[in-house]
Amino acid sequence: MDIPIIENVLKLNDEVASINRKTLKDAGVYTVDLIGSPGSGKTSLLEATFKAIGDKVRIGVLVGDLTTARDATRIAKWCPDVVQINTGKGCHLDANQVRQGLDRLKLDELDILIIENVGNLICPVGFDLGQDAKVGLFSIAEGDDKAAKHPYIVQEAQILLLNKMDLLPHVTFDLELFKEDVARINPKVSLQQVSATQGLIAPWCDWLLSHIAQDCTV
Ligand SMILES: Nc1nc2c(ncn2[C@@H]2O[C@H](COP(=O)(O)OP(=O)(O)OP(=O)(O)O)[C@@H](O)[C@H]2O)c(=O)[nH]1
Ligand SMILES: [Mg+2]
Ligand SMILES: [Zn+2]
Repeated sequence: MDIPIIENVLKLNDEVASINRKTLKDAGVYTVDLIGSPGSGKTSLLEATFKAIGDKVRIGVLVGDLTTARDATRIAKWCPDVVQINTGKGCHLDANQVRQGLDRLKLDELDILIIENVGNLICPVGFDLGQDAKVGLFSIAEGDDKAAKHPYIVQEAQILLLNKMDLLPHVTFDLELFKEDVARINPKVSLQQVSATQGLIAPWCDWLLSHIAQDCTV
């Protein structure tokens, strides 16, 4: 008896992601999929990014959230090029949702697109959105075991950020253990310490700017 086997459930997503990638490449937009737990500081990082380099480079934002537009409302204070994608009960963004978001942006006017994924360290890692890089954001407040417990984002990310460093004196967090876990899981990934609400995000801004062509900056 022939039993149907579905081998690649993500095939359709991957096809749409390829279309997104081509659209973004043709428009000359460098695209980041920002992945972190709920409350790790993704939107705060975006706010700080606009404050730090918003006058040097044109950044658009797609932000995924289950039901609210709160993050987009925060971002809109800094930039008009923001689209909120409500995922309902969905716990990650997929390529088709991003496709619809791209249709609402003037990509030719952007240098960088940052996609704030739904707060979740698990399935956003598995969904290609058409991004150039996945970025993992952890925070001091979540506990020092989170890299070890969520190895896939550590493996997939091109850069990892450890946020809320200003809280280090106040919480139990073994920084050396966290660093060791990251280095064991992905010896090549760069891990940078930041504090979004303090505006201490220079390594992230430098990394972002290094990926866009000089002649793209305004
Ligand atoms: N002390 C401190 N607090 C921070 C920092 N970054 C963010 N926060 C706080 O953490 C909380 C969550 O920040 P958000 O930026 O909304 O986090 P998020 O990851 O976008 O959250 P979701 O979109 O809900 O997943 C807010 O109260 C921020 O003020 C930081 O560097 N230091
Ligand atoms: Mg947010
Ligand atoms: Zn999910």
